[in-house]
Amino acid sequence: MHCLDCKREFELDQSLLLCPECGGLLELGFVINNIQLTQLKGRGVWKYAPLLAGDYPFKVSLGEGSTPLIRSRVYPNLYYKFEGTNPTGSFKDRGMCVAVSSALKLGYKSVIVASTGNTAASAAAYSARAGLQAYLLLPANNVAKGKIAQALLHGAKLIEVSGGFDSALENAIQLYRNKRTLYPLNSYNPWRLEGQKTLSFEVFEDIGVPDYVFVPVGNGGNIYAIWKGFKELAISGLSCGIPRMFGVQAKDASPIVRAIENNLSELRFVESPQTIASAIRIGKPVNWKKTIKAITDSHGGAISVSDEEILKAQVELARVEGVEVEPASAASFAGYKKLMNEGKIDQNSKVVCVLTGHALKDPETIIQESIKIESQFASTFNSLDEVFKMF
Ligand code: AN7
Repeated sequence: MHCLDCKREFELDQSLLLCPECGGLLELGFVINNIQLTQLKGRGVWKYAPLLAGDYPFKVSLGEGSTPLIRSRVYPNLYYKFEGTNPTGSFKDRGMCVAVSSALKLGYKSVIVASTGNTAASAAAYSARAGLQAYLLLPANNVAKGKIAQALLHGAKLIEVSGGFDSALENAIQLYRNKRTLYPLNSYNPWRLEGQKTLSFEVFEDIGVPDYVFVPVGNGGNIYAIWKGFKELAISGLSCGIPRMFGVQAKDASPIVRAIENNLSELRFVESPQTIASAIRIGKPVNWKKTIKAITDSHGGAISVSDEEILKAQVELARVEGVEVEPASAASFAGYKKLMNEGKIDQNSKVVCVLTGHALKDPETIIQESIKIESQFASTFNSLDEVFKMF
């Protein structure tokens, strides 16, 4: 493992979460292993345990992973990897089962995480499952109701922080640097991302290596983890090539898009990020170096989409494909449509849009915003008689 800031290298050590020398972001080396995936038994994330860095004597599980890859009935060669079917309704569960198992191995009793909501819900559930106490730092008034309800239901302790997610994360990192009694579950924890890379193994087992993968980007951990998964398959000789990784951000919360478009080697943070997709209302992505590495190495790109494009994509997925996702998750599909409409993707290309979270996470936005965006379809009737008269 090595530090992306000071570049020092270290022997693989599961207790290291940030660089012990400079506090920077740690990257785990590629796990190279030529086990045929078809030889692995079981299902879900832990099926791929031999391909994960680290040692997990207690494998905490709620049946995460093995999510459906749904073929579009409209766009040729487009597939949706629907992560909303995970136990707490988002992709976070893939990493959380691994990170919480790591906390158990290291002997921790409590965990901490800053979150826009989904990480909090997932951390709360997996902590309950492991017998750990979860402390959650949430941006005040900025978390979708479903996610708060999940966290409370699982018995986590909630701390509301003013100043949005970015400030909540700064607090969580500070706390870990000063006092190491709480195990941090944010995605700067490289062991969590090991679990998230299993999405790529599942896609590969279903359809081989796609040409493009579209991923909504907030902190940028997931796009990196997915890239790492495909990269390890290729380096191990199990697959040929890797997909082009495209990150999609909301227009007023898109520091990565700005950096990629301007060829910047340093990221300029967005101070007050805004978007209806509260899960990705993030201006200071802690994993930005990893995100840019994944995008540039794979010859991918970064696209921003407006809130209107996000909501339209959410409604289209629900009405045309029958797939229900929260707004942040629809960003990947909105980004795909944008590139498709600009003629930048060949019709024959095999594309996967990662749909990161379930619609029930954020019912308020659906009722107040999403269904109004395509008003010709949004119909409620005042009486049964009104319906009978139509037929
Ligand atoms: C549905 O829960 O950051 O780029 O604290 O919930 O890996 O951060 C959520 C992120 C995409 C972005 N889609 O993933 C949190 C949090 C959904 C999300 C993302 C999130 P990253």
